[in-house]
Amino acid sequence: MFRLAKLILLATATLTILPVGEAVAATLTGKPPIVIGHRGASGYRPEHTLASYELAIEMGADYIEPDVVSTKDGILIARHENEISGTTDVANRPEFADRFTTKTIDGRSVSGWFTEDFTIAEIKTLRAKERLPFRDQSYNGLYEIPTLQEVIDLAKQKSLETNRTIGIYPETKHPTYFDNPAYVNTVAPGPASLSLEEPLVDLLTANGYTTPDAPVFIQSFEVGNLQLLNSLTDVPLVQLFDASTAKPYDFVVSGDPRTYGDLVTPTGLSNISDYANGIGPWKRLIIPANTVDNNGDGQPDDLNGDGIITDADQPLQAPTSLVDDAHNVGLLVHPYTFRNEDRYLAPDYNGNPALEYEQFFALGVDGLFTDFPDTAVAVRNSVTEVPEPNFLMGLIVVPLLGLLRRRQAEV
Ligand SMILES: [Ca+2]
Ligand SMILES: [Ca+2]
Ligand SMILES: [Ca+2]
Ligand SMILES: [Ca+2]
Repeated sequence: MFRLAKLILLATATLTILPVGEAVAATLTGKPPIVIGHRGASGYRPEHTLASYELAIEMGADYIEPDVVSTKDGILIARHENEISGTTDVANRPEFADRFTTKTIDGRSVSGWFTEDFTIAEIKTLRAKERLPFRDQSYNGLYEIPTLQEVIDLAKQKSLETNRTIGIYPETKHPTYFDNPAYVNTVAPGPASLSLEEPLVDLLTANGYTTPDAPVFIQSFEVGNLQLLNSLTDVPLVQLFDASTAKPYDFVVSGDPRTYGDLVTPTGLSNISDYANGIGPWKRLIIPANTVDNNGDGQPDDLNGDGIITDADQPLQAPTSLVDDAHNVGLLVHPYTFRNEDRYLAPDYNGNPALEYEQFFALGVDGLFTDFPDTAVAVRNSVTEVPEPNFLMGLIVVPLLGLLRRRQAEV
């Protein structure tokens, strides 16, 4: 008797500490949202290094995110940009000084050193460094640039070691550019084609990622290459969205007038569901934010007085219907990018990143990209999982949660 009473008390306590009103995420599948280690655990380690991915996995990330560009010899490597002076020591390497050049990447003039001008052997001599000056610089010079195969090998090895399934979430970067750099106003022409999609699919296939339930999502800001990928592979695909006024670069090249703002409409989403399984929207398309001018000087107010205008100076507005609109046509929703530092947090969160995760999980997102997987996993687990000290408590709590879940669904 005492034991049962104690269990009921425990169950009640569990219910009261769970923020149930916000806890029960209406994800598309009903499963808990996934945590995607954005460039690894890039809040703690130089981005796109095996150390960064490994830490993300240790912190509980379900997926790790390698952005993918090509070397001169067609090897896919993990970098956010094909210009690599921001994330490697290439600028300090005299043997590569003559590779410095200026190119036009997706309509923008960019000067520096480009992966497509280096062989994989040369890339492997470089060492990664932290991109953001306000993050930890103490790991600079320690790590190589990994190939995509090495990232896959890590995910597979860690899946075995941890008895979890570690997914990979590769992004094709500048796919139109890599199709034929000479065609897109390149000042210094590169090779005829380093098309990303075919070697990517070949690599995924060789590693056993071939089916719709494979632990992989391929993402892209462009549209045409996702449509091509849909014909090349059955693995899940994700359409990324930039700000509403921006355009996919393949649309710019083809003269298609549509913006991302056109793609996020119910009609646009319906079209996306013909070739993709999910969307990866900038998080401000789900919860907008904007600067204010309360002092009427015609300039954005520096609300936190730190001398720069950042997310911290942009109060949140009411959520849009994007999550529901996407779910209505069967699309998963994985917004980006969640970061712990004050400068990335809307003033509404008072410096507490957990509040941002809670808000998005409450809206039913199916996952999110984060530089700080530890924070995301902690919040995700607190709002979606019932602690399981024993089976009997589960018998009491689970049906109660089920009731609450249904009640919430009726709101
Ligand atoms: Ca990315
Ligand atoms: Ca291509
Ligand atoms: Ca002002
Ligand atoms: Ca500020």
